[in-house]
Amino acid sequence: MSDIDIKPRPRTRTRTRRPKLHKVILVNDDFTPREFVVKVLMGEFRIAEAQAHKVMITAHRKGSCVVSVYPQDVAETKATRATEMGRAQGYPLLFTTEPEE
Ligand code: TYC
Repeated sequence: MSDIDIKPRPRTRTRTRRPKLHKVILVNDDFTPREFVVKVLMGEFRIAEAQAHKVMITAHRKGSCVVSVYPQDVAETKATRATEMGRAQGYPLLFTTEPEE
């Protein structure tokens, strides 16, 4: 037997909780042109045109549509930037965020 006494240390499991992802939601309005919404989606959220068009049409028909999910800070920054792109052109375009269940 070796004279070094190696005791196995009881491992206390510490749970690593993944922070909740947050949804970015596109909200419909009656004024922002459809093509402009598609451009903002493509530019800020790196969505291809066909998908951007689907998201825009879904928000247009249903009132809102989830664009994508991100860590909270990223979701909030993108929602703010995208909302400001509309505001800069005088449109009431709105992106909101909410935590995923
Ligand atoms: N409803 C707008 C129109 O008819 C288009 C639009 C779609 C605006 C989705 C906002 O989130 C939106 N011009």
